[in-house]
Amino acid sequence: MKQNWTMSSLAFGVLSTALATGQNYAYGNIGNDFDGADVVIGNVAGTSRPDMILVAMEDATNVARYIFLRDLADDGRPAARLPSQWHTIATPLGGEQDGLGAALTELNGNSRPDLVVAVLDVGNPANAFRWIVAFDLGPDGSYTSLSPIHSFSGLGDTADGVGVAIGNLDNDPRPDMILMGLDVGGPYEEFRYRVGLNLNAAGQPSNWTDIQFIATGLTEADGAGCALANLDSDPRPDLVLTCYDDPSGPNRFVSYVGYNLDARGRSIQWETLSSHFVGLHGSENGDGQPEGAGIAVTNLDSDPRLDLAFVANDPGNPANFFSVDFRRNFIGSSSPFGSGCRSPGTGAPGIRVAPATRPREGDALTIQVTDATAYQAGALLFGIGAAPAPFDLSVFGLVGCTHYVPGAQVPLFGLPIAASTSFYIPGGNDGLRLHFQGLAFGAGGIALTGRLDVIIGNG
Ligand SMILES: [Ca+2]
Ligand SMILES: [Ca+2]
Ligand SMILES: [Ca+2]
Ligand SMILES: [Ca+2]
Repeated sequence: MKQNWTMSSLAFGVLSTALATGQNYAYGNIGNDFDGADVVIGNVAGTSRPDMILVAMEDATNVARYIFLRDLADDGRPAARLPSQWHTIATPLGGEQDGLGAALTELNGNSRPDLVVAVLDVGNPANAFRWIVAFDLGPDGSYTSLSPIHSFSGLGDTADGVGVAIGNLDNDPRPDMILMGLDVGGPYEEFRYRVGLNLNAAGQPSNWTDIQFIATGLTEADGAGCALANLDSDPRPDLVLTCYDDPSGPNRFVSYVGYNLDARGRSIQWETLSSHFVGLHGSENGDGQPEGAGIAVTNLDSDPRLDLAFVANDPGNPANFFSVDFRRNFIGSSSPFGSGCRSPGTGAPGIRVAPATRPREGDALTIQVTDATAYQAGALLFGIGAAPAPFDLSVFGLVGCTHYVPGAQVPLFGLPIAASTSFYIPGGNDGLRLHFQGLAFGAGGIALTGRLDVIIGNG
């Protein structure tokens, strides 16, 4: 049995700290007609700070241009734009594009980052994804050489946006590439993607997975992107899909997360991230129509909650610019601390936020205790605010055991197989810090988990 507890009825004063915040920057003057855009954040320059690359497809010449922004500060502001204008990927990528995506990886074995840029080309050959690798980016973002153009058909006939994400999904350490198109084939737009598994040194996969379809219910999206990151307590990568929805009225980024992709790129659990409204400067319906959009997931600051960059290429006047909207500390976090114990015995049960969920205000937070099958009863200890000092329980004969959370306690349900307790986190608790420790006892003796530190987000 699982019972919900309302955190507001248990809380004694809300101790919100850093609120998730939005910050918007514009990077402009790169031309005036584009067919797709994306954002990549990674470590290119080799310093301790992340770097950001903004990529767009120039319509007249069909070449990709990118802006390199070095050493992002905690607020997402770069230390330098190198060079002051843009880099150009000199090889034309096709004749007519419906979107562009980009991702960073390392393909050719020299530990210098390689930038993959893909478009959906509706020209020649028809409706093919075409991608190229700009190898070995230097500290100013410039590349050293280019791969041949690769192409692949079979994802759809039209696209209102394209994304690329690269990570590792299977047991082969070579990188796996997700190619995504936001397709308008039916009454509603849908994300479609396939995985090119195990890229070789030139950026060509060894084989492709089946198409995955993610419905949106949207009809007016312009521009889309995707990113791989880990958003939950299961270490397998999660896929974030986003698009810029511009119906009449306010425009917003609409985003979806598919948790814990398997080796074929499939997720059995999809849900939406919080939408947020970002007005652009173009003319459609007074709130802007982008020529491309993208997303990047990173962590800029000492707050462990992930920071997301939502980017659109805005057809401003007279020249296009990138609108970069950082949602800092958007995704609630959970971090284990210390270690648990069993008495008698060795090892310890684990504690985690339920996989495929995020600690989020206005939502249920489920804390699970794992590996506690020897016990018949238990409690979940919890505290709010700064973590207290640990207390060593050896003085009571529990050698190797530590009491981390001397706050309140609620029952732990579902022992011995599926121990968990759920709390409802009301709205207005973005930034709330919580600490948990599991306690289980019975015929097997007594066991304590380590501490789990949770920070609530609003994403
Ligand atoms: Ca390289
Ligand atoms: Ca792989
Ligand atoms: Ca995951
Ligand atoms: Ca953060």
